Amino acid sequence: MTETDVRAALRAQRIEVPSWAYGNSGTRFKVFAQPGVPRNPEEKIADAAQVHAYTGVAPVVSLHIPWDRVDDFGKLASYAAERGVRIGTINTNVFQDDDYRLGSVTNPDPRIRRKALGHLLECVDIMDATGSRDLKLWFSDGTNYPGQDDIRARQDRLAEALAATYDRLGPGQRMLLEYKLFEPAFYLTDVPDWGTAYAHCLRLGERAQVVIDTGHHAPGTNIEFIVAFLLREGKLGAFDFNSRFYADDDLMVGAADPFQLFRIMHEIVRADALRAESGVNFMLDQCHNIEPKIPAQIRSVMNVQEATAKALLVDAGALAAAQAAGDVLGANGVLMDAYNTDVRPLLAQVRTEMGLDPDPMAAYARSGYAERIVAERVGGQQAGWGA
Ligand code: RM4
Ligand code: MN
Repeated sequence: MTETDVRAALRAQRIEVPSWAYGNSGTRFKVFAQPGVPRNPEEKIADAAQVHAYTGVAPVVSLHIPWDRVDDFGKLASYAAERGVRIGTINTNVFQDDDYRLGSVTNPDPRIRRKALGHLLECVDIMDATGSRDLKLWFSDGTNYPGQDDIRARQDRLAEALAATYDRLGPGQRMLLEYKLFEPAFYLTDVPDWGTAYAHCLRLGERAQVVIDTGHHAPGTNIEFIVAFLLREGKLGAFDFNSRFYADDDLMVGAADPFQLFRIMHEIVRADALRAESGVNFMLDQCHNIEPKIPAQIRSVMNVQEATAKALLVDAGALAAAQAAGDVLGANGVLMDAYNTDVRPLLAQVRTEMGLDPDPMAAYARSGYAERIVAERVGGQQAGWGA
């Protein structure tokens, strides 16, 4: 790839940011509230628009329902458009109601299953109003003790709810199924891994695809293998990017293991899946518990851009030749040469070409927006992980 092509690919890259990253978050031990945090979905969108204003590659915001429930989603979509962004993925939430103690769509009680399904279907109505393409499903469903419930019956109930939701999708809409190894369930999780998600999606049809949340695996899992496999099968719908040291830490993507992020992006580039037409949605799913939220999102977008730039710089011809020749060290060297390139000057140039400040972090800090929201957002209820 020529340097001109690399720069064009970086200009065209798109990253979707999560509305909940701008609200307060924390651990089960403590939520440290931050001044200036949004009090409603509009203010979250306004903050997200800042990330796009300084990076130029993050024009889409995911919503979480019911956290971002409003009376008029069409109006919310227009509000976003006025700020230069649009509403993207609709995230369902069937994990915070008391009824879901024993599960949502897999609950042994048919009344609760119906209620959970009702929420999923309502989220498709919201997609119709916002013009969203993707419905993202993550289920906290599982059990804590062996024998607590029937594993197979729970899979049947899950399949039934997924099929009903899939049938409700309009043309051009997709269903993205996310998996997670454990937590909040500690013995069995109903969608614990990519294989389970993939098998369900395969049965459902073309518009059901898998989401890889990079924080949802056992330590040591080779995530780029999963990426390569799903891409090859046409079943990779999206990423939830974040990074982790231990479990589902939801830290900034590229912070814990930038090399892993590079390896993932190498598979993306290898499959020519960076282009919007590939259908892979590159989303962030993060929480900024102790750091300021808007700059943390800007930094995260930049981290993805840096990993992408390095992946684009891999000399594909030299790599293929070394692999074909069985040149183990040569092939590894080609990859490491790209990884070890300082791509920050290249990205600064890309930003200048886009009419942006070459240093998004400094430009945002200078803008005075952070001080303004602290001064203006006084009173009201700060947003967090609650409806
Ligand atoms: C889950 C999962 C979902 C996200 C929620 C907030 O762990 O990663 O994607 O919507 O957290
Ligand atoms: Mn996620």
